[in-house]
Amino acid sequence: MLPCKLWALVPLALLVVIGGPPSANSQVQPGSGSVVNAIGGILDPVVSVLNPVVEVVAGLAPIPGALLGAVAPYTALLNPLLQSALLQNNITQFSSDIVTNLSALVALVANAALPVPPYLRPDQEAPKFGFVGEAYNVTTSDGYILGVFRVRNGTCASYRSVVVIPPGILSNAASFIYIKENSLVYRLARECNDVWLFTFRGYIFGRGHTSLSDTSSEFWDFYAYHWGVYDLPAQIEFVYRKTNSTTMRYFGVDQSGTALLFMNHVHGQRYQRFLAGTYLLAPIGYLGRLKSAVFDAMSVLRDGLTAAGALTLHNELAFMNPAIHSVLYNLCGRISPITCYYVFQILGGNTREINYPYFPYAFANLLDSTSITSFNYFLQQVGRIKYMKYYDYGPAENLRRYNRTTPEDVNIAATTVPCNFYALGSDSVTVPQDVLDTWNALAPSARASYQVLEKYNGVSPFVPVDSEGLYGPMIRKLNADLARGA
Ligand SMILES: *[C@@H]1O[C@H](CO)[C@@H](O)[C@H](O)[C@H]1NC(C)=O
Ligand SMILES: *[C@@H]1O[C@H](CO)[C@@H](O)[C@H](O)[C@H]1NC(C)=O
Ligand SMILES: *[C@@H]1O[C@H](CO)[C@@H](O)[C@H](O)[C@H]1NC(C)=O
Ligand SMILES: *[C@@H]1O[C@H](CO)[C@@H](O)[C@H](O)[C@H]1NC(C)=O
Ligand SMILES: *[C@@H]1O[C@H](CO)[C@@H](O)[C@H](O)[C@H]1NC(C)=O
Ligand SMILES: CC(=O)N[C@H]1CO[C@H](CO)[C@@H](O)[C@@H]1O
Repeated sequence: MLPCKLWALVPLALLVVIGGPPSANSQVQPGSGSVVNAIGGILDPVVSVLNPVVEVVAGLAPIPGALLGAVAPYTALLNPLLQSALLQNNITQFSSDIVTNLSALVALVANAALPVPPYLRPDQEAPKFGFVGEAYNVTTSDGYILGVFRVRNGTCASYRSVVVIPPGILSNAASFIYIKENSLVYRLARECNDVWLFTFRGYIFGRGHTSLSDTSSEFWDFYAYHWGVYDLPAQIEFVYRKTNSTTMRYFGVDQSGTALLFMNHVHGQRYQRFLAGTYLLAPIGYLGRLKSAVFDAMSVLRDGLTAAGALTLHNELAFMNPAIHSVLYNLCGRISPITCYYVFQILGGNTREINYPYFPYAFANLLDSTSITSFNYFLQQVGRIKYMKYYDYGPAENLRRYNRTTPEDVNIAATTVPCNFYALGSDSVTVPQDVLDTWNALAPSARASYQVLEKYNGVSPFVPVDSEGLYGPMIRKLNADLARGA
């Protein structure tokens, strides 16, 4: 599981905790004033000799990653019948309940020593920056209860556009408020756009269900298909009922693209007729060329991930498990944000565009849980060029779910709404060539613009240092589109 992979990197990362990224990040965040923070503060500037070492490691990581990625399609290990059994909730629910209960106990103890702050709620954060915040719950047709948040500038006489923003990978509705004033959400709201933040099932504002518990394996039996086919439609309709807008602007990162492609593949024009344009950072359609060493290693071991997740955590990739969240918050948000800065470089690509002084704020909501299946869905694409299909459960389970032994292709050309894609040039996960291939597979009417933003990786969208270089192009394109009535 990813937590284990992260921990495997911690010895290396701890070595460099005393260093620091050269010259990045002058804005220093007021810390919590705790003792550990003070220690980190003392150690950070002492020795920076190890920086070059880490930068070289991060720079070389894509090479072994690419090699691993090439073998990933051939590493299915589990017997398909065993895989089907694991995905259902029999023996595995019992072992998962035990782990859930034990980790709740561990978290209770950990939290007494090093308390984790409450989650950031966009409706409660917005007023701190002068905006009006609202919160709603929307229930999908299959029973998931999703938090929808609205952020507006209360002094605007009217709104120029209605913007909807679904969450990114392992993130949530707070994805785009982490760098405070200069965050994408506040920049859009400041200029009189009516901003709506969405939730996908499984993330912290989407763990409610009309009948399932979030500790059951049935609850976590989903992936990007369900976000696109159930979660987006319910929330887009909700925003339509609130605003009457049929010209919404869809902003987002990585899996927001995946969900959009699934929505349009299944529903055609039914919901994309509410959208007038999309502005997407590193959207994931194809993911075949992924060359992040860690994600490629996980992709080789994806069946192990499935088994471990099913046996211990009801198919949840459980970053929000209270014990794991406590470790992550304390390491990345309190003890050593710099360590996590390096981990993110090694995970996502060599860049200085990760604004780690904001980690004490952002890690209240990071990393968020998702389902093992949603993660494995992306891992299944690794090493397969121009491959975007439904989830491959193995022949037996495919037959049960799809009435066919192999999964269906996703028709990317079903997306006709104008799309502006911004590939991130330093990303080793969603690499520019995959983004370009996806863009080229869209319907002709959808190919509005494609651009590469060189210095950013896939973590940068949430915490950039140069936020103008990242959000500026999208916002200028929105303004140009609004000006010419497109
Ligand atoms: C697991 O239990 C469900 C009912 O909860 C049942 O439908 C299914 O066949 C069982 N699966 C296996 C592999 O025994
Ligand atoms: C709201 O918009 C007005 C101008 O329409 C601007 O002066 C004000 O600063 C904005 N408020 C915030 C919180 O950005
Ligand atoms: C939404 O539902 C959750 C439970 O799923 C609840 O905790 C929360 O308060 C609700 N929010 C609103 C705005 O009703
Ligand atoms: C939406 O349109 C309906 C019918 O034209 C109108 O009654 C309603 O007030 C409008 N709602 C908003 C939020 O503008
Ligand atoms: C499953 O597929 C077969 C052959 O493609 C078809 O004859 C049958 O009607 C399908 N069953 C269902 C339940 O859709
Ligand atoms: C004491 C305790 O926390 N029991 C919980 C163990 O796990 C099951 C399923 O997750 C819960 O329903 C119990 O409340």
